[in-house]
This record gives sequence, structure tokens and C-alpha cells, in this order.
Amino acid sequence: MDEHLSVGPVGSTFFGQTLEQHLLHMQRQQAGATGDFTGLFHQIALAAKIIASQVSKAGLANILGLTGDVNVQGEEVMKLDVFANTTLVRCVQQGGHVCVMGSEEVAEPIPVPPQFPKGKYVLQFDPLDGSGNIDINASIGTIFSVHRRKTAGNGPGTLEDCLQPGRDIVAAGYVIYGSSNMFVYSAGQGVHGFTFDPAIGEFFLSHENLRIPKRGDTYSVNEGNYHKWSDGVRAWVDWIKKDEPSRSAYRLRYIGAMVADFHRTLLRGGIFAYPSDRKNASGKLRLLYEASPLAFVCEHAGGAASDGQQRIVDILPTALHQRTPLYIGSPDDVADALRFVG
Ligand code: AHM
Ligand code: MG
Repeated sequence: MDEHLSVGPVGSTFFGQTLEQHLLHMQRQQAGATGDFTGLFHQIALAAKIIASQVSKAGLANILGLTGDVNVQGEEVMKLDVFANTTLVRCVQQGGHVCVMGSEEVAEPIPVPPQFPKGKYVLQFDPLDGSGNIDINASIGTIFSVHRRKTAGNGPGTLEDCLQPGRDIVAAGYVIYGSSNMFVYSAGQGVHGFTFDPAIGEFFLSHENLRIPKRGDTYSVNEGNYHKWSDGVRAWVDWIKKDEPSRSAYRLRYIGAMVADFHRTLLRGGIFAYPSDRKNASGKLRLLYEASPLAFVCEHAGGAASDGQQRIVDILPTALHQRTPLYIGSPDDVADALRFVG
């Protein structure tokens, strides 16, 4: 095509598919789809835009009083992780698509207020993963998963609706607030990434059908815990950073926000791990809010995720804030880790 015929502004993503258009397109392919799922995703995306806008102002906290400070009117202002939690709850609860929610920030299941209809889905999330990174302007993110309700009827959802394994997830994903903001999700038909265009206020499809490389050359783990790990975990890390006849030593990358470390691992390949250690006998990461949703995404991109013994998505949760060790990433790299720690 003659390049002079293109109509959009130079560099504009305007002619890409928006998240909304993509969801409608997927909905049309689904016989019997009611639009409930699409409606829920619109609300999650709206919450993501609101959170992204506040995250981008985080550095102004001391000037404007945006995060845990007292603002110019003398009112105390919410911390960003609490703000992110409240934003997701408020955006989603009125839609009539969920019967209950669960959040890393909240001890118990979050009911839908009586004045709003209850829907057939259950939304669970870590509203702002890696929030320790806010003050240093490094990437953070929101992680979420959607299940179908288990309890019958259309009344309020219960704890039973929340305690479901990753293999029953209908859709899961994350939003990363980084050098650009991205919405990445899977509803079981590939993993798709959308980049936010702040000038237009939309997420545009930028990474269609993401596939994780079969093997990478990077490992991502908090090696400061080395002396607290089991012999197996130590042996794995000793092995991965040595030159071997078949490969060079792996490179270490660790941001300290799982959503960001996972995003890099998904795009470039390799492995992210948070093993159990002497201090955290079951690991540190939350099964329902962190491990399970990202395991679902990773598997749908051709990757693997294990707690060292079994697939993350096969673990049956017994408590909302249950923790799990995690090895996630390229299938060959996870298989290597399991030879040492499994
Ligand atoms: P958070 O949910 O309180 O932010 O904690 C989870 C985070 C993960 O994002 C990250 O992978 C991990 O904690 C980092 O932990 P550590 O500082 O022990 O390496
Ligand atoms: Mg977290």
C-alpha cells in the first residue's frame, strides 16, 4: 500500500483492535454468550485505567498528597494499594456480573452490596502486586482471575465460590503499570496483550497469541534467601548459574514484583521462582491472587507452573490467603527446576 494513503497520525495505534472490540469479537464466536463476561471485563479494564492514572501520579505523593499523606484539604488520602482495591471493588460490584469477590487486601470474601444484582462469576485479585516498588518508580501490576460461581441460584456468593482451583478458571490476566501499561489476559483461547495508548485512553491489541519460548536463558529468584532454602533449591540455583556443555550460565533478573518478573519471563522465556524457605514454609506468594492466575496464563501461552510437586492449577485451595511455592515459566526451564526440587 502507498504509505501516503494511511490516514492515522504517524505512529498512532488507532487502527489496531481495542480490548473492547476484541472482547466483542470473541463473544460473537461463543455460542450462547450472554455478554456477561464481556461486561465484567469492561469493568476490570475501567478499573485498570483508573489505577494506572493514579499510579502514574505516585511520584507526586508528597506534593499532592496522593498516597497515605494528608492532602491540601487536610484529609487523609488512601494508599495506592488500598485505592486500587477500592477501585476494583467499586467498578465491578455494580455490574451484576459477579456474586462475590476476593482480594489479597481483604481478609474475607467481599460481598456484593444488597442493592446490586448478583451474577454468575467470581472475581479474585491482587489489586497492586509489588506495591513495595511504588516509591522507587519500578513496575507494579494488578493480577486477576475469574471463575464461575459454584453455589446454586443467584443469591450472594460464598467462600466456597472463592476456593476453586486454577484449572477451573474461566479467564485470568494481569495489568502491568510499567514504562507502558499493558493488559494481558487469557480466556482459554490464547494469551493476548494490549498496550494502553494514554492519548486515546484505550488498550490496543499489541501482542496477539503470545507464546512463551520453550527455553530461556534467564532465572528470576530472590537469591538473598539462598541460605534459607532446602538443599534441592540451592542445588538448582548453583546449577543454573554455571556454564554447562549444552548451554551458558543463565542470567539473573529480579525486579521484586511478581507481575513484572512474570511479564518479562512470558515475553523472553526463562523461569521465575519463589521457593519455600525456612521462614516461609509454604512460600510467600498467594495461591488464589498471584500464583493461580499467572499459572493459567502461562500454561495457555505454552508454559508451565508448579509448586515443586504438582501443577499450580491442580492445587485445591482450602483458605483464601493460602500460600504456595512457585516455579513458573518456559516448560523446559520449569522441568529442569523440578529435577532438583521435585
Ligand atoms: P505483595 O503482594 O505484598 O506485593 O508481595 C508479593 C511480592 C511479589 O510481587 C514478589 O515476587 C515478591 O513479593 C517479592 O518478595 P521478596 O521481597 O521476598 O523477594
Ligand atoms: Mg502481590
